[in-house]
Amino acid sequence: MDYFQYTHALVCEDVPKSITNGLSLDEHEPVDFEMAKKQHQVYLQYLENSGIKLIKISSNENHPDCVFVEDTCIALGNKIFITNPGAESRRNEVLAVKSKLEQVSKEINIFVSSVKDTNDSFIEGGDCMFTGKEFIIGTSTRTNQQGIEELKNFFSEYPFTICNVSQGLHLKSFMSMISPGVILISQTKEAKLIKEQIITRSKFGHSYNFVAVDQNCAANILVFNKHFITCLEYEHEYSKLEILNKDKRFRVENSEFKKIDGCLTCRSVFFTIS
Ligand code: CIR
Repeated sequence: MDYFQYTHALVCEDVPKSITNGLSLDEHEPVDFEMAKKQHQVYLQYLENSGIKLIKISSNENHPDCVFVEDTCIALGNKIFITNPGAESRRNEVLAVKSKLEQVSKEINIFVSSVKDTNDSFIEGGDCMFTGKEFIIGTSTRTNQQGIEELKNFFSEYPFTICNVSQGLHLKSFMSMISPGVILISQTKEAKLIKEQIITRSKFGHSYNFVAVDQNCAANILVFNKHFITCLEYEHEYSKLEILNKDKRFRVENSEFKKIDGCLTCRSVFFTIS
């Protein structure tokens, strides 16, 4: 299976006005709702124009962070695991995702399951990264060991490496995959700590090729079907990376989502129907 080749993506079709109250780790300038809406439409349009079939949920004003669907489910191939977000205000976001995926599972061949122990098992998709060989998962303020155990049971055919994310939001706030075995990662102190854990704890640790960028958010790019989506504001970092300039690269604005800790992968979940 080519793990980086996809047919579908789950997305939120619009941005709720309440995004201005989205969770964030730091003080920030107010989110500009109109601009966020535009930035999201550009993102969705690019996915659609690239031939990805979008499975859309509607936004919900009671869920300010609902556009960040990555945290609500984890997909590989045609298997999709619905999470139980560690952030309490985000927990009910999974209801719309579950009902949408169950509805489409009647038409397309996907296999959907969910966290069982919703009192004690917490996991968010932003802490989960598939490398082509294994899952690398971060324990964080949003993801705990019980949540990871449930994910492991669902994807029992793959190895798992667990790292601790002691600062920042999620594992993927510091890194993302460029291609199988190639990890784009920032050079900040925290990212280096996670990289050390990957190298020492994973049986594939020494086989990964780590490509470095300076800033955390620059290390989160979206890769699908030989397309790259990158943030315009880090262009100075990307233009010098040969590996990112071989295939199609689309540069987008992400300023409004970044204010509330949203990187590029957060707004979609890709999967594949054979
Ligand atoms: C949150 O704090 O949950 C949202 N404001 C941002 C979520 C970003 N999600 C992600 O990186 N996967």
